Amino acid sequence: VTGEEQFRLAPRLMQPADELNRAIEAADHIYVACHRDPDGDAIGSLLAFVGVLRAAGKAVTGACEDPVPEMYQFLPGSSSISPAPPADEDLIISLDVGSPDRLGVLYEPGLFGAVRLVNIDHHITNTGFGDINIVDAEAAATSEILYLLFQYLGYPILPDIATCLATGIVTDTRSFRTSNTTPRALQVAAALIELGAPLTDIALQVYEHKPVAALYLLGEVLQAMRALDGIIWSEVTQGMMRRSGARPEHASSIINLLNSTRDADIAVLFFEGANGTVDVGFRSKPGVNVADIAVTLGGGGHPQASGCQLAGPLPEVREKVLHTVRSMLGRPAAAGA
Ligand SMILES: [Mn+2]
Repeated sequence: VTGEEQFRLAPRLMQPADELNRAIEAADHIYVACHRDPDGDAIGSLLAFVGVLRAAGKAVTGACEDPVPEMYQFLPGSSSISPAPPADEDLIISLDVGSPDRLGVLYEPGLFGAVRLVNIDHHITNTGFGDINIVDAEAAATSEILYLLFQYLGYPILPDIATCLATGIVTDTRSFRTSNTTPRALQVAAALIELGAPLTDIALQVYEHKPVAALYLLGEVLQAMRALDGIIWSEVTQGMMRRSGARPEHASSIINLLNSTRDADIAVLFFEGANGTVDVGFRSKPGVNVADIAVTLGGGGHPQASGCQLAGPLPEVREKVLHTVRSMLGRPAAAGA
């Protein structure tokens, strides 16, 4: 195929895209939601879709269980996001969500079962839970799919929308470094910059605008780090959060730093939640699939970035997860580890 042909919505997604278009036209009030503990792609795709629907004159509610992280509050429309489950809306659009539990408190099976549900996502573990499914695991980001979808459906992409979508692609590719950074992802990013997305400013806001508390937290997490048999891991405890004054969003990027050593091909970070649950994040080098590991533990994600949530306490979760990782990768623990 030529470059031109790659740079559009996958043909198999055109029929569900047409169906989505009809559902939007028929809807009076649309509910758009992204996953809990949102990243740049979740927030970027959410704000972009809300913005596009508003510009088309639709009544829209944008929702996420957690507040928009400080690092994404520069995005246009970020103050309008609600933590409330759907109420009187007659169409639900779920973004960047592999399975409904990732919606957290927003997911109310009764409410979700009563109206049309649209599932737009790029996780390879996506369960196809929508009435309309627009899932493309080859996309680097849900934001990439939305650009192609808006182009296909003829929605104008104004500079504010382009900024939100570009942020989703920059963050989900970790600045165009992950294996899903395809020519198409780069073409979409280039198109978004041409449409007015300020790439340098996005990078500054996302990567170089942390409070110093985030660096104090990083210091503690690196102190707690361990590495053995190609596996590196560490943890973020509630005590570390208190002492550093950092916020949960500052913990989520640390796992990428753990994954930066050549001495490990899998990185694991345990985050002790205030409610006693433990969020486990996985990263890996190309060739090591952590999506399978996360699915085994009840979670999901991408081949090189995934996660799951388990009931605490943290030391027991750590034992269970490291045991699962070792047995799935065929790396029995060394004596005394
Ligand atoms: Mn994503």
